[in-house]
Amino acid sequence: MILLGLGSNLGDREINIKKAIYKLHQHSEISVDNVSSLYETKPVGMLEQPHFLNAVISVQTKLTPYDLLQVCLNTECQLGRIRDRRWGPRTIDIDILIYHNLVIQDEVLQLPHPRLHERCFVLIPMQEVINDMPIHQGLTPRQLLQKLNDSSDVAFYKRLEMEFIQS
Ligand code: PH2
Ligand code: MG
Ligand code: MG
Repeated sequence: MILLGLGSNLGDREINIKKAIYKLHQHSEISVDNVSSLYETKPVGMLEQPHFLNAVISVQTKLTPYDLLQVCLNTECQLGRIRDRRWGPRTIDIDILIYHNLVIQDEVLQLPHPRLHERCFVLIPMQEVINDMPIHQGLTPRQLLQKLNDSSDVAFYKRLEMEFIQS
């Protein structure tokens, strides 16, 4: 299971996320096989910025995690992302959340994503894509959400209709 998290809080947020998913699927070595709904979420970290739309997708690929990261960064760039402040507003952010059971800790890549288990804006959409699979210290997204005990900052926004996805 390879899971990616997408977020946007600048410009047309819904179009940005749809375009990103479409571009990832267009890549010759990536296929998108499941997408969550869109959720509207309050910003975490830097609070003085617009609300986000967030989604989680699962993909299949033989690319290494480093090559996949490069594709994610290139896709962000193609969609006009300019990086200035860490955790600041962005047209599109594409993060690798989980790459099978791989654990990596280096300057380029940290897997699983280090803040995965404490972010409702990741765990809630993730629940739609995986069925009760443990993702952090043997706990499923549902169990992790129970521990966080507050998902009020994440609201269902709409289902994503991506015609090319077979599921
Ligand atoms: N991404 C961040 C920081 N804060 N907050 C929300 N709600 N959604 C995000 O995608 C997000 C964030 C850094 O990547
Ligand atoms: Mg991020
Ligand atoms: Mg990122």
